[in-house]
Amino acid sequence: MAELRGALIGCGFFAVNQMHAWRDIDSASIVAICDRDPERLKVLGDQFGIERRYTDAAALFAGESLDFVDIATTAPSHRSLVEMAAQNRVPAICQKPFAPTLADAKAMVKACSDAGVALMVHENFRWQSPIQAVRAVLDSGDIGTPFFGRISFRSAYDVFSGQPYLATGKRFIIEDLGIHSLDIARFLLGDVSTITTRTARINPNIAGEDVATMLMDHKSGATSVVDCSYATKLAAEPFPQTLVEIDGSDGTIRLEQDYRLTVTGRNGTAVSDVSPPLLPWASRPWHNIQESVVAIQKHWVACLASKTEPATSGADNLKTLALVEAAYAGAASGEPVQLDALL
Ligand code: NAD
Ligand code: 89Y
Repeated sequence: MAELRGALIGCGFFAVNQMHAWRDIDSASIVAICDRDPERLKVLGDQFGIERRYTDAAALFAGESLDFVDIATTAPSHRSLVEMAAQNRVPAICQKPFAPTLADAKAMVKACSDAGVALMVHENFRWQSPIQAVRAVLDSGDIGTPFFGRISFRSAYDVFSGQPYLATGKRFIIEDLGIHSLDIARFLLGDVSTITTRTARINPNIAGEDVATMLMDHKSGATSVVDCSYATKLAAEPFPQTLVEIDGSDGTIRLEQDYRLTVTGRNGTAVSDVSPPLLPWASRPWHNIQESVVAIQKHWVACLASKTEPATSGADNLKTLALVEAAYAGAASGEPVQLDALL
């Protein structure tokens, strides 16, 4: 297969990981980059040796012949950039959160579908190797049919120094981090019919909620609790680990801190270390996330080659984004929210 020619839009904090990951993938490369901030464009361009640089996305699409575009900007620009990709018939990856509203996200999915171009949301947490290990245990049937799950992310890591915009939005943890946990809950236990949510703001220096607790009914009959916090000071800081508990008819799965996986199933109990590898360019504690960036980008390349729909396609991600919208609506009303009414 000829090497795919990609462009990256948005040369900020997280894009560095995506650029490293593209370098790890033989069958694709980034040939051009774009950022409306010339300084950020220069820093990333110099770091990765990319000469073709644009401060305007329309000029990028006009000036390049591309097999895909990787959109690594923040949510407010996602709709216009994805629609621009669709108009130019260029398959697109879009960072999470897919869009500020579900209505925007639906329009983005429609634009790409009408144009016949692939669209994947960079929803990478389900691609973390510890989460994939949990999925593999479920697939093995060892714990039987799951009836309960807990997806938990509790930390006091300072995410605001690298991503200052997280402190200023009316919405914070559900939209930024809980969105990953909600997606993992869908990945492990299937789609959701109802969600009930409580939120709090503990840190007085930010605008949005930094604690959220969500109770979900899955269509499979399972119940899950998704809890996340950036106000939880622990003896050992677990960032950015997602901890998982699943109870099934024949056993249990526990993914605990330090990537310790305990499976109690039909054949007894097995404990294993499912730590992600530390890639040569990665740095702790981000290595878990960084490895998943390579995994999701490889998945995108494989899907383009085989013309199959990515696991976290735009259409799939509407169901995760609907959970985010429903969580905020439910936190405001105090009432459970039905998902099917939103989709
Ligand atoms: P950032 O603000 O550091 O970088 C975004 C860049 O996009 C900026 O340099 C900005 O100038 C540029 N930009 C914005 N609109 C543009 C436009 N229309 N045209 C060209 N350039 C434009 O943000 P970040 O922290 O890198 O986050 C980017 C996205 O990645 C966010 O949506 C965030 O939620 C997501 N993110 C994902 C993960 C993950 O694990 N998946 C982790 C961190 C951040
Ligand atoms: O933006 C967030 C994400 O997607 O993963 C962790 C993060 O960087 C901070 O919460």
